[in-house]
Amino acid sequence: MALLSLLHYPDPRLHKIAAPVKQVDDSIRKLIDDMAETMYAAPGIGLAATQVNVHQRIIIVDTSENNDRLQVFINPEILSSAGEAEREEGCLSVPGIYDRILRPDAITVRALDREGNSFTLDAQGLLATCIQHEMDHLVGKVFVEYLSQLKQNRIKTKMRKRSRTAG
Ligand code: K1U
Ligand code: ZN
Repeated sequence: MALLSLLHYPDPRLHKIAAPVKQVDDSIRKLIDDMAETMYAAPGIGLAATQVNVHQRIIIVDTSENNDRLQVFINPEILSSAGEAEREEGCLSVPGIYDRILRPDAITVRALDREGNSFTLDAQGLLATCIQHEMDHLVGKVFVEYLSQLKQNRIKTKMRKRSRTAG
């Protein structure tokens, strides 16, 4: 397994649209293993392939207490959503920035697993929030884009300053 480099906001590559995975093969499974190592090392509770500069529709999520329930979604689609909940979100591509975002509280998602089998999952609470956050990455949307223009500008300035001082 290998640790992958994360793209950091406002990198324009975070706005690319990911393509559907045509075939779930060993190269996709190797990418998923590397994404999982990268997510757990960060640490984070989710990761989209977009964030490691791979523009294919793959996300992983683990919201368990002990980091022992990795969930893989290839070509995920939201079939339905219900309710509303505002939760604090963070993003490994926007380190140190957290804010409350309003989203549907419950979703039904269909995807392929790491063997290429289709499954449907009903998710709610933090898991639903996390899946939606990761699916946004696949269409080039970063959670800060739900915030006011003023907040987005402040975050961009902060991130650009930070990347200059980090070399
Ligand atoms: O960058 C990402 O997409 C991952 C992101 C996922 C997420 C977090 C919170 C709400 C929605 C989506 C993160 O994992 S940020 C880090 C984080 O939240 C966390 C890290 C360690 C333990 C618990 C949470
Ligand atoms: Zn994110």
